[in-house]
Amino acid sequence: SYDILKSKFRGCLLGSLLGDCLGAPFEGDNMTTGDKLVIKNYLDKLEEPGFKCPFKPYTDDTAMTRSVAKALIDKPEPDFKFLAKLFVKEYFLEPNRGYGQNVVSVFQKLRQNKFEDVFKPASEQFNGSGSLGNGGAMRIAPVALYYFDKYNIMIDVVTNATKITHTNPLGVNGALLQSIAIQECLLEPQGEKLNVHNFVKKLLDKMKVFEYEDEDDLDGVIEEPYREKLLTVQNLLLRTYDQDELYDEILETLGNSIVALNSVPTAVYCFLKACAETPDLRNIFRNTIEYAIGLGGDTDTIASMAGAIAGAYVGEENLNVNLVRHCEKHNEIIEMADNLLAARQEIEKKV
Ligand code: F2R
Ligand code: MG
Ligand code: MG
Ligand code: MG
Repeated sequence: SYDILKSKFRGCLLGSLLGDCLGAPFEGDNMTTGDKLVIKNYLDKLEEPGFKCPFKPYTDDTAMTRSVAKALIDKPEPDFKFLAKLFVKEYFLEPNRGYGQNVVSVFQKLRQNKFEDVFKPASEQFNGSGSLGNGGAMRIAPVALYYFDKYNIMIDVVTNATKITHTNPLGVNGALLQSIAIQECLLEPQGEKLNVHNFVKKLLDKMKVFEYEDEDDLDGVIEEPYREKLLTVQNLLLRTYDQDELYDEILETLGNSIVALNSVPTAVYCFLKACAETPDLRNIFRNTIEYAIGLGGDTDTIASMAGAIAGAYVGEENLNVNLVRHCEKHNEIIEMADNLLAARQEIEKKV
């Protein structure tokens, strides 16, 4: 129904914002066992009703997510030139949001070429192999929301929205996995306990078509890196570890870096681990974020992606209002979620 969708749209975009804002102070950190407690206390403190502190600024993850949402809201048909212009405009307006140097060179080329071919600068990155970073996946949530009931169009729009900066198949497939996970959560009923193993199976199934082509490679080796990561997620969910062992295992097998392959499956795992441990929707959201930040590495981005997935599952009312109020522009993000849903309703009316 409309109310559930509204709550899930808001939950997803707020979840993405919270992961970014709350994870950003730790980006690049190596976490020790003691640091896990520091993260727990940090989030506990922020959840206290009266607690006052300067707001937590968002980074490039949210800056770019906002541009993706704006493009969908303002244009009835997907317009990738418009989206590229929004990315570039936003970057030159606020360049100090933590963008990496490589994506900045894409923005500069796009501007120099007057957006003539919006996929060309990205395709030239890394000696023509294109970026496989997680910068495509980190901003993709609005596309998964907007096309929540139009799977094939979503896949197409995710692919092109990603290729403006990331053309390497690993970068694109990371964004696809992230969008598929969000869409699955949107369609998942809120009240029932999530079957985490079925959830991974659905992701495995859906990722197959994007990785299958490799079967015809000359070397005859089937390369299914994302599906392999998802199998690892499945294994990690089944096995019992002590906490320290588990964290070592996650870092070794799933990873926590700015490379999409070593961060998107990790984000999915953080959400599923939280779901496997408790049926309580409020705890699911909070724990997802806590696990993601506690892994260290690309904390803002992994927590943002995990937060978007968890938020789409639990809905806005299961995000702690105090965590929300500490994050920069949270009210604008809520408005954006509502506008995104309204834009979708408009399109429906016209057909
Ligand atoms: N840039 C950052 N964080 C680092 C700086 C902030 C830090 N807190 C500080 O104070 O120093 N964060 C933001 O960037 C990440 C998204 O990155 P994106 O846009 O995907 O980057 P890039 O550079 O395109 O790719 C990431 C790295 O992956 C390797 N790589 C990519 N493609 C490759 C290829 N074809 N071959 C080999 N290597 C490739 C490179 O090392 C890239 O640098 C998010 O974390 C966001 O928060
Ligand atoms: Mg960032
Ligand atoms: Mg091969
Ligand atoms: Mg990051």
